[in-house]
Amino acid sequence: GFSQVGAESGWRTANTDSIKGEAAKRGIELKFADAQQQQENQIKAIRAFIAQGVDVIAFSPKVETGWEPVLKEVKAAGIPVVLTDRAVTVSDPSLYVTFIGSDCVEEGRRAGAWLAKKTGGKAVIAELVGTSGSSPAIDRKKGFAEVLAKNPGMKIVKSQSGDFTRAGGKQVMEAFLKSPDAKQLTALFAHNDDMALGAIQAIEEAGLKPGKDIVIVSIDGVKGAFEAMVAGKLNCTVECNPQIGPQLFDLIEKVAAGQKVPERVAVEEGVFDETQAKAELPNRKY
Ligand code: GZL
Repeated sequence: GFSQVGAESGWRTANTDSIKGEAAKRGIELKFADAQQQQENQIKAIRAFIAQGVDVIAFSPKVETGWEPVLKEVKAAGIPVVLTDRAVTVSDPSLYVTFIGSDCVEEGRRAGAWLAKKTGGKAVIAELVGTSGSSPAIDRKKGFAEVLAKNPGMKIVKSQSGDFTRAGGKQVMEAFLKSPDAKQLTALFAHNDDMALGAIQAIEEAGLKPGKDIVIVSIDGVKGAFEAMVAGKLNCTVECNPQIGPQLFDLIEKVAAGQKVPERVAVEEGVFDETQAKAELPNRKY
């Protein structure tokens, strides 16, 4: 049984495609539940998986907290849990067997380091934060802040959640640009490409040039980000690889067979900026 966060971004739909595709390739019966970004739907789906007596439960938790009760029910039912993509905060680490996903703190560091290099360490930054309470939003903010702590000429003057969606990014950026001190902005850090693409629309509608008047760095590495970089409207995207289907099912098959697996499985990913976008775009698979 797999409980997915939703279909909020290009990254998420690519992640779902990878999971469904790999299960089909391996002939594994996959019960897939899309929670439409509601934690209570994920909890309901996990309870249904227990009732159906699945072999393994895997899920990407929308937010870090609120999982203890249902994970205790899963443990009591003797069903192993594999966490993917996002992390949970629980007092009992035995409530899940392993976590496969990106290091989002490192992704935040890479975004900050690239912006520091691009701006010579001088930037007045707006921040579009991911889904409140989600581990990627918390961790990306943390990693980016580590770089700012070493670059006193860079500061975040506006920060608000756009919930990882294009619409959210556009709405919040419109509000940022309407504020009286908007003229000071020289850079945007978006926690994902979908919010950056929405913000690019808002920046253009405000008569400014995205990628020039406001330098933009975001995270995910979806095709739309590469197309925006080729168009000169986005400057850098830090890759967050959604295509974890093969690694995930390797883990699930081992867990189902009662074999030992590592507690933490990392995902390989890089950084791509405007100088590489044209050459890399044809290689992008999501
Ligand atoms: C990151 C993942 C995030 C993506 C967003 O691991 O959880 O959720 O960065 C997605 O695009 O909505």
